[in-house]
Amino acid sequence: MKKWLYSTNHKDIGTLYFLFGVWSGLLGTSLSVLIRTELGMTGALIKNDQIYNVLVTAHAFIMIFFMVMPIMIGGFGNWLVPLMLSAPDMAFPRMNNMSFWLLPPSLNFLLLSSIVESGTGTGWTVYPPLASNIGHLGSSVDLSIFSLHMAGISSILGAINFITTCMSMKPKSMLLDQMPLFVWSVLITAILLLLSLPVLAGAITMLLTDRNLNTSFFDPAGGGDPILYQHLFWFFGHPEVYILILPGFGMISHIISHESGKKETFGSLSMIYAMLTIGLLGFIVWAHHMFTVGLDVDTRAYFTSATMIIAIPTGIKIFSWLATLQGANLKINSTLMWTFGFLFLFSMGGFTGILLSNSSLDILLHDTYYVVAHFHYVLSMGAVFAIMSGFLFWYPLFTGLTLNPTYTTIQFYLMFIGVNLTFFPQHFLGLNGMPRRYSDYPDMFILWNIISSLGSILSLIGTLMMLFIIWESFINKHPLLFYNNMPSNIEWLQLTPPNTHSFNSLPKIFF
Ligand code: HAS
Ligand code: CU
Repeated sequence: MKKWLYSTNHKDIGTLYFLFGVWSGLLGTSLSVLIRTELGMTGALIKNDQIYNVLVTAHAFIMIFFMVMPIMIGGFGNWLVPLMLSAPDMAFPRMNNMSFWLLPPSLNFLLLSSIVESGTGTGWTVYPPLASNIGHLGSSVDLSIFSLHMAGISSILGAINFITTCMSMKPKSMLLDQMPLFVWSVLITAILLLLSLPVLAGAITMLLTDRNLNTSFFDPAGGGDPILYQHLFWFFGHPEVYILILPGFGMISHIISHESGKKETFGSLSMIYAMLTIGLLGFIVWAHHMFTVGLDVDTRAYFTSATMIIAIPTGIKIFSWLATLQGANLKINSTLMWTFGFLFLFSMGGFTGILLSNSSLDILLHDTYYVVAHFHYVLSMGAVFAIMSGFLFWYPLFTGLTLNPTYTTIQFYLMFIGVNLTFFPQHFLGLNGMPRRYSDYPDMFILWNIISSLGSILSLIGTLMMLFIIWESFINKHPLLFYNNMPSNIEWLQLTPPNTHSFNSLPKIFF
């Protein structure tokens, strides 16, 4: 058997997660191009609305569970957390291997679910009664549930591993408030995962028994309640969106303090408290996804106010990053460009989130493209920009190679223009009432849809260009000596504080 198959080494496993995440990212991107092609022209292209909904569902599942989470937590987390803690490996290296290898079969079940019978066209929320036998007879939804169970087990095992590693494998002399911010971000993400995923698992298991064993948890005909499913789903679903962004926050902190030439991020202790607050508040705002189900006015007032409060710790983070950049003698490179893109566009997405948190506004905007624009600004331009920034920043550590700076700059502009062209017009579509999850629309929406679809082609070209840039770096093997503004290898990892532990276990990355 090949070594990488059974490797328990955190770097090997991190690399496997990266490869898997990139592969899934290409899958998810292909689906999004199909979606945008359908919506980029008048009339129907696919000519089957169930298939259209299957594409939308698979796109969301793949991007969330098989692209962003594996890359951020599996890839960056596995590579960097042990190094930043001077630990020899993760706490449970063999369990780490199992966490990874649960994912490829899980992805296969998901893909199977969309090619057998009529596919899972439920959206990533899998609401009953659409996801019950009445809406989806056949085995597709059961396969999707099984896929989610497996991905969930993988994440729970990973979460246990990261929590144990952070708590028990850091140097004794390193106090918790001295732990690097990226490690903190992964720790908090892991706690969120551990507390929220079992609730999703419960909900989809109840759905599974409703579908197959004649229970009626979500079926009013048997005394059940479909709204219960929505509460359970969003009790998971809202923390999940912070799971998708918190490790990105951690990476951005390291990148900004490094690129600013500063020892640490401005207010690093308050950055830790801000992440903890975001994680805690993330558990008590879930019903802002359910303002239209008939919650009473007091409940809506509560969920509106609780949601808005999240802008405070998030604002603390944004302004602390800006304060870190303040006065720095910056040498602009593509890592920094992605970071600036992140700061501005993630904030934009955050602002539209605050708008949506107003229950009275959300009743108008719920299930429109305004929501789609909101979450793509925080995900495609928040989470993905953080991933890109971190990838360019740590690529020399991962591979010993550098990327061509001219190419990465061109690639950044392609993607930056591409995603904004794709998603900014969707705000207008939403404000005009275009609903999400339909394959067609009235003619008045055609202009912004065409522009959005053109934007998605630009992003596709940008994505393919990134593959080319990585390939090119392997072929031409740019030596690290030519790297602009080369930091020392200790600075590179942004380990703080320098006097608490030794760096002997670090790999030699300059060769
Ligand atoms: Fe969200 C729906 C509200 C952050 C992801 N969100 C979604 C969905 C996804 C998602 C995937 O309340 C769709 C799920 C589905 O399939 O249906 N979201 C918020 C709020 C925040 C927020 C208040 N979301 C995220 C992040 C995500 C994410 C992060 C992933 C990475 N979101 C909602 C609501 C819905 C929603 C409603 C339901 C809509 C519906 O009808 O379905 C906050 O965490 C954002 C905080 C960040 C900022 C920016 C930086 C802060 C600064 C401080 C000053 C700002 C102030 C605010 C004082 C606010 C700079 C000023 C306000 C202005 C408007 C200017
Ligand atoms: Cu939410």
